[in-house]
Amino acid sequence: MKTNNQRLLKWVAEVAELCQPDQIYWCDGSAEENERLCAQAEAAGTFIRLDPAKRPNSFAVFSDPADVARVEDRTFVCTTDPREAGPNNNWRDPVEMKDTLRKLYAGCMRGRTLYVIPFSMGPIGSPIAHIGVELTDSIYVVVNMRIMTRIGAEVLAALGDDGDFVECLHSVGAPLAPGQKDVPWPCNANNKYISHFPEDPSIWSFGSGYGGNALLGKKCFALRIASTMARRQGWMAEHMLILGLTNPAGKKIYVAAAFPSACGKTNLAMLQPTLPGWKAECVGDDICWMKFDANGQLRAINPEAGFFGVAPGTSMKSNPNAMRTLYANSIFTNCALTPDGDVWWEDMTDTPPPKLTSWKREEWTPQSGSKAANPNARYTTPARQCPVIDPAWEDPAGVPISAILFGGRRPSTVPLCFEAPTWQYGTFLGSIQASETTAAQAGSVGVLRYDPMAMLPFCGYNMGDYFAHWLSMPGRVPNAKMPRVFYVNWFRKSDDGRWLWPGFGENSRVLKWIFERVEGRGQAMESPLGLLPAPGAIDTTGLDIAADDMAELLEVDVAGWLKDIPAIRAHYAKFGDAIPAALQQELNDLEARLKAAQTA
Ligand code: O2Y
Ligand code: MN
Repeated sequence: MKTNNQRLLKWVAEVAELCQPDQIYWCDGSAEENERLCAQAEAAGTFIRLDPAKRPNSFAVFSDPADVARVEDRTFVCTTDPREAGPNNNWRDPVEMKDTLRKLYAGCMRGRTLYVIPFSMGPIGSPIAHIGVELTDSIYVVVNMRIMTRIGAEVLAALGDDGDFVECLHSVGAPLAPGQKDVPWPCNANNKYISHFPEDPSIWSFGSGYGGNALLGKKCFALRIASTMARRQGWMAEHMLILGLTNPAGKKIYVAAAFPSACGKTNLAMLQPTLPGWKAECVGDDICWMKFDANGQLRAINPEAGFFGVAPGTSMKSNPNAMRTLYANSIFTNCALTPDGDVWWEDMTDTPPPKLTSWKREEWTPQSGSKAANPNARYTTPARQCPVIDPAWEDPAGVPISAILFGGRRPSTVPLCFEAPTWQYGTFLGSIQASETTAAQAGSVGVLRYDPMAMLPFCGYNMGDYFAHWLSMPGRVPNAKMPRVFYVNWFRKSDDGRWLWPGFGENSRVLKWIFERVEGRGQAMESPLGLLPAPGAIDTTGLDIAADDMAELLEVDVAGWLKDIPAIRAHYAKFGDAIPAALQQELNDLEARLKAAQTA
């Protein structure tokens, strides 16, 4: 292979010695290679080619029913000191974990090929990007990594002879005996380990072929490992979409936003504004890496090159730009198949097709009484195909971030939007971000779950230290220009259960106020929670919304917030003394302001 990087060559040789693949293949990332691998996966029965007239160069894949999602209870952070991993992670001793895993990896690639995938998280050569190398025995992983990241020869060239990279080892954990026929989705369902070693840093994944368990650039590298690198190096690795907003005068800003699951993050990333003359463009839908430039401006890249989105619920009504992105060159995992060679999932159309092949490869009709697509079915699709992709989405310098949005699904208590007057209070708001569960999630409906900065499953170290890292950011460079921080809630309901806010493209009205706040024009008034839009400051022109509803959306529910304070204290208590004193103080001050408002 065309690398002289001795560390990489040595590591590949060591892994090959341990895993015993039949052959080693270095991925060059070319279109020809991709076609060859897809054809091979098709011949093996893993990929099903969709009708090229309907969806060119696209494939359906059905996973093993025991391998359909990220496995949080099998995800580990391995540090010498357990305190480093924190109560937010499953901690294991790194020496013991590597010992366990080495035994599992021994001979695990027999009968298979070891693919070497050099990949860049972010535009190759960008000062904000970082390089990883994934070693895997799964063609599915290679083909998906080619969509989700930049892979191949160019990355090896950027790595050079002594460039640094994160070691990402993956195996489906299903060796083949001589002559043994493979299954369409090999995995080792009862032996999954998604292990992170921030001190190396490295990732060792075994047993699962699915999504974030196997595409190691995504959650494992770009969030868990990158968050630990960012802490050490003074930058931020966040679970945020990045959106460009242009006003009718042609002025543009960029915002980043962190939301827990089921809060419309992908829809916001690809928003179609309803306000005349406003434009929204997508830089990224999931992950945001931010570093200071020489002027103290935080600049962001989307470290990914594709979208790995939840298919069910995506439609021309809910997210037309996502639907248009998927027109070709996409992989559909655990979606249903139509008889004419296309894919379908729940809510894609108002009425389901009369006959389908379900994700379990069974005949399906609307009378079957089960879901045709798995609720966690996914599309993998190139970001460059998104009709509203931002022109600067691959700018190696990144885009300047003017505002950060937090939010959750809160039918009561939380106003439509408000602004933090300081970075410290903004960090506090992120640290208490919470959302109510929906029917689409596991467990009971309507339970309030705290998910600070939407990072709870993805922060690779103690969350209390992560909050301290946020607080430290303004002091990291002499002239730091920190983004303004806002909290939004698209999901308020009236007492009789009506949605108070229409959501979707109408959220552009809230974004307009945020834009104007960044410009220094938007009107705000002080409240115990922070800065609320002044009456009339949210543009409701052309929107059929009652003045009473607007007032309810923007009022401070003092009693409701006071009721939440003990739950917030319990949430903080889970992190013990790792919670920074400044945030405990912000909580005490908020409670005092609410009590004062109650008695006023
Ligand atoms: O990583 C997975 O396998 C599924 S979860 C996921 C996928 C894409 C974007 N975000 C998420 C998430 O859980 O936040
Ligand atoms: Mn995500």
